Amino acid sequence: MATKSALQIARAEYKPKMPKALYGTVKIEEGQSTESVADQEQVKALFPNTYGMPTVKFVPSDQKIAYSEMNVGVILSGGQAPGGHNVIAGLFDGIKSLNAGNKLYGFLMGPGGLIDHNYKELTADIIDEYRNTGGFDIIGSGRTKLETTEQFDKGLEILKKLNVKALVIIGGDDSNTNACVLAEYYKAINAGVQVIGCPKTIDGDLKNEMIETSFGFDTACKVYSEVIGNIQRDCNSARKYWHFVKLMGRSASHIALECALQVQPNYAIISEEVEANKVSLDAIVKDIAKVVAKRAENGNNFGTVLIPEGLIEFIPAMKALIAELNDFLAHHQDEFNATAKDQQLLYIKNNLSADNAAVFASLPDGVARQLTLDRDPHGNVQVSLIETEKLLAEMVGKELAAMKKAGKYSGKFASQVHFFGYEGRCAAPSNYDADYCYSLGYTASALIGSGKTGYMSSVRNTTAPAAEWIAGGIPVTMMMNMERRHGEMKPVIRKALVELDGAPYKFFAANREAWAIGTEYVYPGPIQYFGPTEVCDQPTRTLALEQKK
Ligand code: FBP
Repeated sequence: MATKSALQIARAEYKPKMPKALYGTVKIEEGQSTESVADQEQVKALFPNTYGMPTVKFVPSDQKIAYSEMNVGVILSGGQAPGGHNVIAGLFDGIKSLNAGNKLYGFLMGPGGLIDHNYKELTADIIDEYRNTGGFDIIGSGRTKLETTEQFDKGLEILKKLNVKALVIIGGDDSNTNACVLAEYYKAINAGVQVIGCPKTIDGDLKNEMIETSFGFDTACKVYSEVIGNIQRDCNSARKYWHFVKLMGRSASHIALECALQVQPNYAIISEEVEANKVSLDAIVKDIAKVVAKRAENGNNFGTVLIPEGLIEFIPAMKALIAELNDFLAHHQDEFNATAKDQQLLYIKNNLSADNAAVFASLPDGVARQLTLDRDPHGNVQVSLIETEKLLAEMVGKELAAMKKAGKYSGKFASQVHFFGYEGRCAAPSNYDADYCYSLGYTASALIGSGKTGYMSSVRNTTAPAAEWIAGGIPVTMMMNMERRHGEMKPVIRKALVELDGAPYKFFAANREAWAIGTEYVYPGPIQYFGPTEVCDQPTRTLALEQKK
């Protein structure tokens, strides 16, 4: 057996907190019937069996229900996020509370495990090993996209064989979209298998009024903020480096914004603002250089710049280029692959419209090549591979050199680059994520017990003490709209980007000038589990500001 750290042993004892309603028998309370966030007619036509269902909430009940025995399957889909093991533990405890004879099967390495019939039974011993731990290693995760009826039918074979009556898919926006397509298909063919989703992703972009946050965002941001805080203390001590820190998060800038709120850096880019104000790459570089120069006037040749991973997709000229590249590669991938490596960039350039070809040609070769790399199975550019932090550090260095020549800058500039992403995705969950995830899993079991399908597990009011949290479900179709993917219009869950009229962004915008010039760093330190509640049990600043706490 693997050696465990002292903290792991202590954390294994932690009993996650849940909404009060979930501690006993529950009954379901139905809300209003729902509509998709946009494109209602098209989404309705594609989901005739799962469109328009009401939101639901669980409330305590004194009526005992005898649930017949059944088995449940679970899949971890996409990128890792702290707390995934607790979702599974909550689901396990929840289905056992419905009927002690119920069994839980985990499909291995993501949705591919369902299609290839790779699974294992998750027994109490296994579950106990993973309570309150980070990672997805209990069953592994993967990015196979569930989309064809052949895959659904192949999956159904094994679900029938294992007598699985409900499948829980723990994933981000794309995986939950696919979960809903699967729910719709199984309902349409009367397969007798319910499908329930759980909102996972460190990116924080799967949220709406019923899904307050995706799990893992809290822990990942706290881990990154700790390290950025340490870097800030280092640069404030040595006073000789500017640190350019790229932060994971795919398209949305929620992680960059949350970390900025936690550490008060000298500069943070919010992609959504860049897009809204049509800011060019050159303008971003000039603005950072201005802050560097201003700080140098006060003798401060150091600082921190936070960069959201997806920035490149939001610079208007780049966005147009990426959209054309996505369409082009969706139809010409084989031809591109067959082109000699040293001719590939030219091949792309010759096939783009004039404006986009010019932007493509202006990029450093490394960045241009990264934009042509394989898309992930959902058609997304793999932004984690694009080294924007290096690009910006280099461009700011060049701009400062030009300013120096023109007599507009006389400081010293040396840069360090960092990319924080994988470091935070498997961290041991914070108390918030441990509780939230366990509650999401337990709520999923209640949705299963109530016969629901095509729903996402929802736990709300999470800035209040856990006892006051509200558990329920939201129809996945409610979050959908039509978007262009792989060159075709598809129904997908709408990504929640940073809202420029939202409280978290407004707080940042109101303070950033002071943070730029002054050195007002905050050092959040590591996640704490033992101690006062204001140290151990706080939600993200994003959630607190959104809920005016
Ligand atoms: P999910 O959306 O699947 O949760 O993934 C989140 C994420 O960590 C992104 O922030 C990042 O861009 C991507 O995964 C990296 O993917 P990979 O793990 O395949 O390198």
